[in-house]
Amino acid sequence: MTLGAEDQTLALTGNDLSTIHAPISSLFADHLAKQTLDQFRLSDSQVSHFHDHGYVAGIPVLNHPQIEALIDELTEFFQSDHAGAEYWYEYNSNESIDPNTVLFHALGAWRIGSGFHDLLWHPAITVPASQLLGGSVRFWHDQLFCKPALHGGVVAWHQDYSYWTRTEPMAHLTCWIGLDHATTENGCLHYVPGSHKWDLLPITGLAGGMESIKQVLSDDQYEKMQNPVAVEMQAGQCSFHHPLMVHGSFQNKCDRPRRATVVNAVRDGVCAISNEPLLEGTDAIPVGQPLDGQFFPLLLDISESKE
Ligand SMILES: O=C(O)CCC(=O)C(=O)O
Repeated sequence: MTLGAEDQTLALTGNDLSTIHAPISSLFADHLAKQTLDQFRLSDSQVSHFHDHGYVAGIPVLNHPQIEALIDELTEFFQSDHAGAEYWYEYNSNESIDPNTVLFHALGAWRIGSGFHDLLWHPAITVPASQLLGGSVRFWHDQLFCKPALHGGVVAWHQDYSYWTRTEPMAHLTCWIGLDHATTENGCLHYVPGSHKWDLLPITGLAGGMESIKQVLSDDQYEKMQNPVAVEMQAGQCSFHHPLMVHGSFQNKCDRPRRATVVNAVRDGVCAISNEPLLEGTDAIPVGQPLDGQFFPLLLDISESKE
């Protein structure tokens, strides 16, 4: 089914969209046409920046109608009894451990909202992902990280791969996309450049204190943590970061929300190394088998883009 431009802001249907492995609307650019794909390629210097520093930021991904379509769906997601609520892998209306702050964090929006579903195939994400991963791009999972105005909570310093060790090899990538202008004031993402070359650190919590990570750092690493880069971006821009990049974000005390969506991808061929389901409510993938099937669609096959 392809929807026309007039149908772009659909109410949630309550259907599980994870059974559909292609865009269902025309909200985003053609994900197969080679000409379209080429226009989203990162420059050599952007790719080098990623490999040298562990991230690349300020990449345009969404225009205003696309941001609005996603915010419409997000606003419905905030009501916990919305249609399709049973499809979340994880849903935390407030993951913050500080009762005075709020961090909305949820995984699985692609199964519920057509905009978040179709976003996965958006060439502005898949083409750079393929360059940075060095191969075809497979979906891992998505995330929403939203901080309300005035009392938005922190996302404590962490490396993403600490949460993903049930999959190997480490060929994972995070694409963070702002749905609002992200600034220091409203709690933008911060990176510790070069930390992608550190060893894997143990989990020290996602929504606790910003100092929690200190217990697992060497003195030298802790010193480097003192000069993080604030990733200020316009709404609709994204950053890509390495799975070992240490990142986090501070409170939002200003009068604007800071809402973001995240697409986590892997290079095709990444395997399960646990017999447990990789995500809550999904079928287990046998140990040693590559991610595939209903919950892990191939987003960009580098052997198949048409002229
Ligand atoms: O949105 C944030 O502040 C944190 C995002 C994050 O931790 C991630 O994308 O892995």
